[in-house]
Amino acid sequence: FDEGYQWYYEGVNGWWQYDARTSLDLEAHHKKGDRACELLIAGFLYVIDFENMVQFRQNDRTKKRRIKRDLINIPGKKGIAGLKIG
Ligand code: V3L
Repeated sequence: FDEGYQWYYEGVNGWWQYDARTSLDLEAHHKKGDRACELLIAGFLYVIDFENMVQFRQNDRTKKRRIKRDLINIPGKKGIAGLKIG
């Protein structure tokens, strides 16, 4: 990981940090130059589309969330993978 960066997905009024395991997978695929990858997240297969910077369930592509790679201490961070902080 480049120092101080993390992966995020969109929530209501803010961003959730991906869990540590998923973050490492995302970073590896992104570094390789993959245009997309499929990862198991909380029991569901998700497509992470690096070209459009969105994620969505593989079997339900209607609900798309924006994703981003940004500094670890961004304002508006809600927590990690649904676990609230602050
Ligand atoms: N990591 C963990 N859980 C996820 C992820 C992910 N990358 N993507 C979706 N989910 P959907 P607020 C989120 C969960 O997009 O209050 C947050 O983590 C998602 O959880 O239709 O709206 C919070 O736990 C949701 O419960 O596939 O900001 C929760 O939403 C479920 O999968 C509420 O956050 C369906 O999301």
